[in-house]
Amino acid sequence: MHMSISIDINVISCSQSISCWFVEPTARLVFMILISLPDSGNHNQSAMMKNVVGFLALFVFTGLANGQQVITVTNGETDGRWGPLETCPAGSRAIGYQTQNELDAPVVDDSAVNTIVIFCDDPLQTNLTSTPGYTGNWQNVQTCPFGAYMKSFQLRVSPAGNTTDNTAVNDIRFMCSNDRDISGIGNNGGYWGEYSAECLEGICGIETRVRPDGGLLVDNTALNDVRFTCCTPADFKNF
Ligand SMILES: [Ca+2]
Ligand SMILES: [Ca+2]
Repeated sequence: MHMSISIDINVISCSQSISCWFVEPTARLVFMILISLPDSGNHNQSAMMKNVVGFLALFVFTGLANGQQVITVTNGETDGRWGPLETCPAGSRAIGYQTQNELDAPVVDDSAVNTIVIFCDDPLQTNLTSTPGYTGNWQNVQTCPFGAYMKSFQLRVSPAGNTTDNTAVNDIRFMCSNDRDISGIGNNGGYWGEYSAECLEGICGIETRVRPDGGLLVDNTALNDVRFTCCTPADFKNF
């Protein structure tokens, strides 16, 4: 028996298939190397040792993954590439957001949510976008009540496969640390998925997956998915 633990790393770190807490790629790599080591000698014992060492390595590296805890939802779509991670300056976290939406149009192609901007609570009110979209109307800024910060999110998505007009992400809303949600004006296509896991120290970073503008003859979807990184206690240590 060669492989006693052929478990995908994401299965281990997913909670009830709602949201996944991804681990740092380094941890994933070490884990994969450990579980692919050939067995020798007593198979039961060596397999057990590999389990123990593998899981220890996983948790050690996860613990070292500063700022790398990521919250996701399961109903995002898959067109486009993930954009760059943008993060709040140290000592700050996200307290508000704004979207750029191409609003519903019955006959013509539309792409619904294009861009998400999140606002940090640093003195400069830094805003983060990862990859922006390319069209739509800017909606009002939504902000958590004073003293609260954003800790989780939910997406409204029109699943791919629509024969007339696909739009992917139609709306987003966030839960604040005071357990009240904030939401703006989105589009009505598709369905709300489950909430992501919660960032205990708040949201500190954003990555978006945007399908580039394909022009007039293409069924554009713009924003397909988004994920956020969590702040860590170390981010606020010297502030
Ligand atoms: Ca349309
Ligand atoms: Ca479309």
